Amino acid sequence: MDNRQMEQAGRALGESRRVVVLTGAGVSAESGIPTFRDTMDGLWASFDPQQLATPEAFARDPELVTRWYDHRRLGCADCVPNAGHRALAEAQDSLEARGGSLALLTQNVDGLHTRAGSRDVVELHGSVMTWRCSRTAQPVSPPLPPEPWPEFPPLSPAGAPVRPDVVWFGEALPEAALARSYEALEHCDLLISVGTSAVVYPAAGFIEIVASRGAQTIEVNPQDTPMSSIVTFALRGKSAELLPTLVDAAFSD
Ligand code: BV8
Repeated sequence: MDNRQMEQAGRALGESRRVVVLTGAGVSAESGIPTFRDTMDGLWASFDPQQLATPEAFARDPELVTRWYDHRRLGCADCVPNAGHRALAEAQDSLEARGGSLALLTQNVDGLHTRAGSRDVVELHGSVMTWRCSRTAQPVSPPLPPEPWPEFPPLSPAGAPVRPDVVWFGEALPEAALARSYEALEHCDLLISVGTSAVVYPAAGFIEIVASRGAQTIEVNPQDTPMSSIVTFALRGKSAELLPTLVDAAFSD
């Protein structure tokens, strides 16, 4: 880890008032949730998430897709937020104590940021914890974890398969989530991108929006991404280690 980059990034964060944080699956990796492009565990090793996270897959095989998502729902419920999630919640408290703000835009569907104490989290790609009727869009509550759905595909009162409230490839992101995101991106002093491969749009484009405005950007990731060449600071390492260090460097007077 390059200490000078960390020092400068900590200073940039400490001098900022309006901060946007974009997170991806990497921020939950140290909570034990496989990243989206990890080879999936066991039963699912032979499936490509990109092929399963689509309306076409659900229409073709609602049983397989709902089994996959219920497996992930129960997996997420079993995991706890890590030090990276908690550092972002603390950063929001520190910024608000100084009259600033932190808008947390996550691509993750696991609910861990909210469970770590972050407020007003924008779930760009929805949530695997809530489900709805695929015909009427009426909410249909899954059994409390660790209970799985009793049947697959689960059927709604209208008799249609129930689906998770996630945004599949080819589906539009929730309008309210996009509106809140663009508002925050247009006015922020700094964006931190954490644990995302930065290949899924429109979320990946958020980094370009802020960088093109000349505002500062920090990337936290063990590996390079397509956005690494345009960020101000590239902090190479795991978020559960680097985020607490970054937030301490910024806010501990
Ligand atoms: C849409 C929910 C339009 C489901 C997901 C340009 C503009 C608009 C759209 C497109 C476009 N170009 C292409 C598209 C289409 C498509 C797209 O982007 N395709 C890509 C693959 C090219 N986009 C869409 O379809 C979007 N829809 O724009 O619709 C529209 C408009 C109007 C009307 C109709 C349609 C919808 C995209 C959302 C898809 N849903 N997830 C589910 O979860 O099952 S996306 C999926 O990928 C996950 O949400 C995941 O979050 C997301 C991105 O992946 P990452 O989070 O980055 O995770 P990944 O595994 O890839 O990377 C992990 C990273 O962490 C790595 O970099 C790794 O190094 C790092 N890491 C690992 N360990 C750690 C770590 N980092 C820190 N610490 C660690 N310990």
